[in-house]
Order: sequence, then C-alpha cells, then structure tokens
Amino acid sequence: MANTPVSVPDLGGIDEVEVIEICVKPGDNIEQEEALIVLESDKATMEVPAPFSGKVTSIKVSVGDKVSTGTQVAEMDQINSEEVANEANELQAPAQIEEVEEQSTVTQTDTNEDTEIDIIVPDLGGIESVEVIELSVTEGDSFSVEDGLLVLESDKATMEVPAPSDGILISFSVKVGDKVSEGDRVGKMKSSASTPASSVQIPIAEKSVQAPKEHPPKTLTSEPMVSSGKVHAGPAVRKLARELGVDLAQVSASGPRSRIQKQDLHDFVKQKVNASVGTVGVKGSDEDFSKYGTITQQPLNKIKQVTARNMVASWSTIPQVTQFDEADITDLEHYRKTKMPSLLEDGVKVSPLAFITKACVKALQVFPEFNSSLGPNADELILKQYYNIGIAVETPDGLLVPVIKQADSKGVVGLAKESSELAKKARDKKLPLDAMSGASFTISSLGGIGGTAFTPIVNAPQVAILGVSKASYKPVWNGEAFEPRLMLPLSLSYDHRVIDGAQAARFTRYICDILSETRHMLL
Ligand code: CAO
Repeated sequence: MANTPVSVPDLGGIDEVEVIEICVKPGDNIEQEEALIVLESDKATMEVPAPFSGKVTSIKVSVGDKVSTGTQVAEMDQINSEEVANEANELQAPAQIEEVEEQSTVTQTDTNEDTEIDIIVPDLGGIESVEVIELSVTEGDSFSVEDGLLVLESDKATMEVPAPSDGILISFSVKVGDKVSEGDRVGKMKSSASTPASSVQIPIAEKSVQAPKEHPPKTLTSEPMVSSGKVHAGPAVRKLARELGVDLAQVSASGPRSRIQKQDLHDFVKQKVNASVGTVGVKGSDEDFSKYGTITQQPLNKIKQVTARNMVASWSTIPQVTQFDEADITDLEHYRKTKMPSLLEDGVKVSPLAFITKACVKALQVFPEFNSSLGPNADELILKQYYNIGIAVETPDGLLVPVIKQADSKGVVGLAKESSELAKKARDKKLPLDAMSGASFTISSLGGIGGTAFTPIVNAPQVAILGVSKASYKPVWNGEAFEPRLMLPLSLSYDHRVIDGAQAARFTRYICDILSETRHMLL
C-alpha cells in the first residue's frame, strides 16, 4: 500500500517526547522492525520501528521536534501491499515498542541521613526482563540525584536507572549482562538525603527526594575509556556499537544532549579504519580513469598484495632513514674474476652478492643492534645471536625474500650457491614457507640491473636493510692523482627508533672497508 502513515505508538502515559535521531531517509528500503526514528524522554530512549518491510516515502518530523502518541512521523510504501491491505488502518508501530517509564524505585531501610537504601529496578512498562548493559558508577563513587547509576536495555529501548537522591554507591549486586526484572534489587547505596519512611516506592521522575548536595557528584567523564552513564545513545546505536566492538565512551556525540548518533559511530569507525590503513590495508584510488582515456584492469596476485601490505605497514610504522656510501671493490672484483671459479657446478656463479653478504655478517657481529628487533612495547631491543640473511629476489610473480640461515657459518662459495639455489626456487615457485622466515637482516641487490642508489624499505620487524646498486668506475683521488676505481653504491635504510644516524654511517662505512680490503674476505 502506498504512502501508509506511520505514527508514534502508545507512549504509556508520557505526554511528549523528543525526536533525537532520524535513522532513515526517503527512498530507503527497510525491513520490518528496523528503526525509523529514535525518541527520547528525560530518562528513556525508544525506537519507532517500521511496521512492515518497505520503502520510506517521506519523513514528517525533524530532529528536535516534540511528538506524542499518534503523531505521524513517516510514510512508507509496503513491499507487498495486497498481503497487508487489512492492516492499513492500524499502522501505528507494533506493540513491542518498549516505552520505559520514568519510574524507578528505591526501598529505604532507614530514615536517618546517610542511610542505606536498595537500588530497585523501576517499572519497566510491561517488559518482563531487561539486560544490564552498563554499570555507570563504581563502589565508593558519589553522585547526585538523577545521575544514571546503571543502564538497562531491552530489544528496542534503553533506560538509565537514575539515582533517587544524592549518595554514594555501596555495591551492585548485578553485573553487565545480567537479566533483571521490575522490582529486582540491583544494588545498595548510601543516601545523603533525608527521605520518607522505609519501603516507600519513590518515582524517580518526582524530585521529592532531592537533598542538599553534600557529596559533590563525581565527574564520570574524567574516567578514561570507561563506559559510563554519561554515554547517551539509543538502543540501535548501542547494538551497532556492540556488533562493531566499539566502546561508546570513545565516540564523540553530535546529537542533542550529547547523544551519540549512528552517524557518529560510522564516522568513528571510518576514522579508525583510515588511521590503521597503514598497518592493515592498502588503499588504492577510486578515481574513474576511463574518463581520461582507455584503461585495462589487471588483478594483483597474492604475492604482490602481501608485499604491498607489508610495505605499507613498514613505511607507516617505522621512521626510516637511508644512509648512502660507496665501497671501492676494484681489488675485490679483480680477485673474484681471477681467483674464483668462473662457474661452480650447475652453472652457479659467485657474484658480488656473496661477498656483500659475508661483509654484512661481519658488520652485524660488530654492530649487534643492526641484527635486532624492537620488543612488543618498543621499550626493549631483542638482540639476535644468529645471522640469517634475507635476500630479496625478483620473480615474475613479485618480490620474494628467501633466507640464508646461519650465514655466519658459510663461506663465500657456500653463500653464492645457497643464494643462487634459493633464487631459482623462488622463481620456480618451489620455495617452502619456512625458507622465507627468520631473517635478521636483509639485502636487496639491484646491482645486476643498474641504478646509482635507491631507498629500500626496512623489512619489519628487522631494523635495517642494505640496498646494493650497480658498481661503476669513478675517478678517485689517491692523494696524488685521480685513479679509476670500481665503486659499489650501498644504501642502508634503518629504523631510526633503534639506530642513530652516526651508527648507521659507521656500520655502512665498516661494510665498505671490508669490501675494499680483499683479505677480509679470505678470512
Ligand atoms: N655491480 C655490478 N655488477 C653486478 C652487481 C653490482 N652490484 N651485482 C651483480 N652484478 C653482476 C653480476 O656479477 C652478474 O654479472 P655476470 O653475469 O657478468 O657475472 C650480473 O650482474 C647479474 O647478476 P644477478 O643479478 O644475476 O646475480 P646477483 O647474485 O647479483 O643477484 C639476485 C641475485 C637474486 C639478488 C638478483 O637476481 C635479483 O633478483 N635482484 C633483484 C632484487 C630486487 O628486486 N630488489 C628490489 C627489492 S625492493 O628493495
């Protein structure tokens, strides 16, 4: 049926309530029972749910409007109008809308000042049992009359049980998650008000128990991260918050009387997701490039996606600096080319990489903090007594980093063989997972390709990575003349939380010195 009016259900005696949230907009398709608007009285919040599944055609109220039983709040088109034609005349929201009366009761056990009184669940307006969703104060907290002591929630309504007088909480006898019913005793408080005789039911809405404020109310909002009675949110928002695992105490409220709206929750989650994108995800562009010209799309394989995530995580969490230097490898290259076998078995060559790996191990032994990781709270350094060197390998599917384990126990030829085998396995997709774990330092060599320098990204949780570029002859002043020397560019990126610039310069220089003196390599 088209444009069926939806009205405020029976408010159980309350004259007027305020519209505090509009949860839908015209054109929205919603399910039966989904909230259309949220209403609030002084102490209770309730949703007006959709009486049937259908399309919202108009909203008749605005946030801040006062409405009463029977006020029309929206119009909806029913999805299957034939089935419900008979219901057309009675489209007030269904009876399960729980209105929570503003009546809470206390049972007083003494008439003196500072007397102990029980905190009792008030009239729940016909609802049998509700859940305790917040204990808003803790033992010893002082509060003022009307401050929320605990929050109860049914499927569709949330209510605070307010303090019947100024007082101090002695204890709660319930915990969050407990189900309670009208009349249940949920705790004890010490009242500082002079109140009527024992066993009198005191409607909280009546301010008859107001007393001089001997105990200044505790500012609950000053307690960090604790869900408190100062968090105001409707049942739909609370439900969504629970589903998303969001602590409402952390969400800024934009609604009237500091009430958290659904949009606030969405904004909060969006903000968190964006903030954590660096550690958990990779964000691309949502721009439509096809408006500028022809495009094709190519899915990224798993290796590239994982690499992207790791890079983003490292880049966004580690303050990285790159130190550049050059090693004179003229003599080393002469040695390699004349003294090393040109080909080992299976066509394996001893490339400069094997010497660089050996030099790195020696440097790591002298500068142990480069062979470390930061502890979980970033307040301690975990120094590794093993030297497992990751070698970045380019494969058709992307970058893989197999690890030469116990590189300190291997000679140059052994290192050359192993890195060559690992690179082959990586390219043949035969690398077992454990061959890529446990590295304590990484080398990324682009020396076989070209380039003068680059800034590799630290392979977290390691703290440093050595980039190697292509060696080239350069004129070097020997004190008397320029000499052509083969210079190898090195780029060391490091975690500046762990390593100081001076240490990085010394470490890189040390590697250069080792590579410059062939005899080091023969040890
Ligand atoms: N300077 C000059 N020449 C170099 C050199 C250097 N720094 N490093 C290697 N070479 C030479 C080698 O001697 C070899 O020459 P010959 O064929 O004449 O002997 C040639 O370049 C090719 O070497 P290579 O690249 O096949 O072998 P490698 O041992 O140097 O490197 C590996 C092996 C696996 C590191 C390499 O193949 C590779 O995949 N590199 C890419 C790594 C990468 O993508 N890094 C970027 C990651 S982002 O940080």
